[in-house]
Amino acid sequence: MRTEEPRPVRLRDYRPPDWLIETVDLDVSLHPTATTVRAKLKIKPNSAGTPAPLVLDGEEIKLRSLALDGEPLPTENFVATPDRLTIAQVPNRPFQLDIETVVDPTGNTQLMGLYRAGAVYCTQCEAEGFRRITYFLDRPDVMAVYTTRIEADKNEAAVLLANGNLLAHGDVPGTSRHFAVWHDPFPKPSYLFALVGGNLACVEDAFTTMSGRKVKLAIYVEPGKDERCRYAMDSLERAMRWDEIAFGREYDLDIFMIVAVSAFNMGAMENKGLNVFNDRYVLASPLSATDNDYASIEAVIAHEYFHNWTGDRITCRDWFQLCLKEGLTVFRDQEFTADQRSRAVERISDVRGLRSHQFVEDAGPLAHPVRPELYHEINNFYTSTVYDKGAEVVRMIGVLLGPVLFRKGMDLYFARHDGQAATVEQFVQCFADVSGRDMTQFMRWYSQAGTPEIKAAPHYDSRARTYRLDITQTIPPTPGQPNKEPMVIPLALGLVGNNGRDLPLVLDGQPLARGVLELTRPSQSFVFTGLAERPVPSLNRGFSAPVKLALPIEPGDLRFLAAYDPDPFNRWQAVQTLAMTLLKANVAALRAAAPLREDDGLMAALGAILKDAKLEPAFIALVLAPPSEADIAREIGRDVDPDAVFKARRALRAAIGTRHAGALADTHARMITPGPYRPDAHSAGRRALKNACLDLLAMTEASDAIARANGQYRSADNMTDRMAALDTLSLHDRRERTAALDDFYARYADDPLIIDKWLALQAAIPEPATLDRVRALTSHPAFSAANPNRIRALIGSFAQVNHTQFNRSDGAGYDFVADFVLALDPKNPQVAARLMGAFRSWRALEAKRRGRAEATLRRVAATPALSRDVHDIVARTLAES
Ligand code: 0A1
Ligand code: ZN
Repeated sequence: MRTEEPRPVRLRDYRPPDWLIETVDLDVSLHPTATTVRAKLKIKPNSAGTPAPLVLDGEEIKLRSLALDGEPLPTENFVATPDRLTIAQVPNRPFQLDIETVVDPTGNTQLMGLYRAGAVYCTQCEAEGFRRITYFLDRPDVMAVYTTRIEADKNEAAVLLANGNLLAHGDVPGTSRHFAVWHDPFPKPSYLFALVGGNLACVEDAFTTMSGRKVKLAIYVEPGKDERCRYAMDSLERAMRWDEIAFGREYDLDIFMIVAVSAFNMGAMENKGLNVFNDRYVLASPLSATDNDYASIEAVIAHEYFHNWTGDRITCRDWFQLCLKEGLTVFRDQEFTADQRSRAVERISDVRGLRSHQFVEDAGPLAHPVRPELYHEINNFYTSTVYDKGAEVVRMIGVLLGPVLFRKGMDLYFARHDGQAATVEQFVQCFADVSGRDMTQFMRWYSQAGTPEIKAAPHYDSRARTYRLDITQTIPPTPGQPNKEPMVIPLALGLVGNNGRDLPLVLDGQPLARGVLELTRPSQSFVFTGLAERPVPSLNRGFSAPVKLALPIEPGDLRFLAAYDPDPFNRWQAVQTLAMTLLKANVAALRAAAPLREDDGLMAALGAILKDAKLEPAFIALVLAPPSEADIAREIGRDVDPDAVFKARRALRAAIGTRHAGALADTHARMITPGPYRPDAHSAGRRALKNACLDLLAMTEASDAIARANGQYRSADNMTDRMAALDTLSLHDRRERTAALDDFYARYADDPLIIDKWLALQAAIPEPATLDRVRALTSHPAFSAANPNRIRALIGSFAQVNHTQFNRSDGAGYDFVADFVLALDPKNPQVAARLMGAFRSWRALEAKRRGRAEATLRRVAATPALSRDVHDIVARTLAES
């Protein structure tokens, strides 16, 4: 654990490295507790000038020997601590450093550097894990060519993998050991290094690239799980082809490998040619995985593969530029999914996620710019803001430039910066260069935190036939940023006529290019001409900008848009807006002990969409889902009572179930998917709608609906339907629930990834007994605090999904999570810090809960020897902004 004083790192302090490392020859001799690492580094000065001392990063490593240009270095000539190697005097010319270190993979509970996932040896080096393997200039702008020799006992690790292409392999004569040598010709930063050793099964395939090169594809998994990688392999091949077509990007090595491991801090990692995955994003079979699992596998496989160009070939100059690879790669994986599945459904799902996570983050104490300017612990910046808002910013460049210039800008970026460690400025400059646009003001999307708020006031003049929109933008203050400058906001819009069709958009006598208004000032007016009828405004179509929009719009107009808007996103949005208005009113009513309202217009809109056979089932399922609890709480903004939010939402769902019982039951029956299970988007959409109907029906507490769920649970021939039925049953405190939960455990006790669903579902039950249940489950044999997936399933689900129980008014939910975090922190600070993020909205709570949350946060903050990770989150969460 790191206990030194906080060390803020600042973007403005960036300096190029004094030394560069051209080649790295690693010889890693695997041993469970004492793995020897011999590193031969070819080092050279970065520029001619005064010689600088050589300071290499390290963490928890032991030095065995050190030699410079082949000569052992006298001990008085260097200082080696577990976290630094300093050589005051090195020659001011190229030289070779030979470093021998020892590390303990079994004792590595942080899962950073070289560790063991079960029996498998693997590495995780992003962001700063390579320094836990050997002393190094562990920063992304030091790019080297790696050759890796791995040696291990044949019984312990029959498979030995590293980045690049295989050069040689064989036995070590006279021993039970063997070796493999891998060479990666592409210079890369240390965070993309990887090696794996273990007894793994391999599923192979081949891919021919667009220029006709044959690439071997290999997915390594625990023996016996081979069949469960088929979908991952299929997704990989589709992603490789798509990147060729959509971005002209071809794979570059002779082999592409994926290894699934059971213990991993995050989702997956894009190490060059050797992606390491959390096994939950690789393994799937109809009986073990839901449609959502299949969709996540497809997206994560694609995401990591796309990093080969956006991340690996072009990497980041420093960690402040993280969004350069992550925002761009999320944008790319979202586009891939949109093309593979349904563009409208993908956009709505992405925006739902953005609002529930990124908007919430942006509205609280952990708000930060897409490109932060200061950090204490970089691991805490793998956030929804960097990833998801980062993707929105790239998407906006596309909206502003249009598809042709956007692609030209991307092509220029790849051509100009291939092989480099680049910055956000360099990325955006490519779009400025191809379009001739000045992107200076646009750069504020990277530097200003907070979700912009747009207010639009419409004025129709029937005599002049004009329609004027007066639009203002404001950006709320965020930590360290009290005042904001106006942004460039691309606002796609339509003006919908009485017949449900778009009217022509004529501004200043010109048709509006691509239907996009560009906001650049605090307030602006736009006058559309030639409008013989009052149009209904459809603003921010496709969610062209990640903003909050306030528009005084009649409920009648919203119902009209829900029925007719040619833009499917805004059709969905119209229903969301109606629902949000009702939900906020009912939350207030509940707190005032006043009667709840209903909204006939909303109900009618839902009924019409439910019956519309022309709509995709997956789209209808999304329309039937009201805004999330997190999103409602964020809209309310202050003095939030999570119980009232939950009750209002549940009441709305029950009202939908009652009002549309007939149509829901009919749809539930109609949306069957005959034949064997298939994970394709269409079949998945039908199941999503079927199960949304089931859940709404059960909300009424009607016994036949519960029986229907119970029947589906028992007879399901796939995990999607079984899990959906269990999810529904879990919300009703009846004996069917207990029986189904017991049955589920009995069926799947041997399969940790399935048992994660069982843990997560129980932790999410919105009832007071849940806390005791979760506490008891921490001692269940299926739970292990050493495995991040188990922790996320049980504790993460409780803290991040179960809003009423985590936010219990007695504060017991806060204390439970805090105690768990404190116990976990010395072992795995990264995962502990992530859990602590659940407190991020504490200031918006009503007074009693706010007081309890603050007391818990202060208790955590006062605990001695906190990791830098947890300390950073707690300090920022408590800070007055
Ligand atoms: N670059 C990966 C995310 C990732 C980040 C840090 C990690 O360390 C434990 C692991 C993975 C991605 O975007 O997929
Ligand atoms: Zn990524």
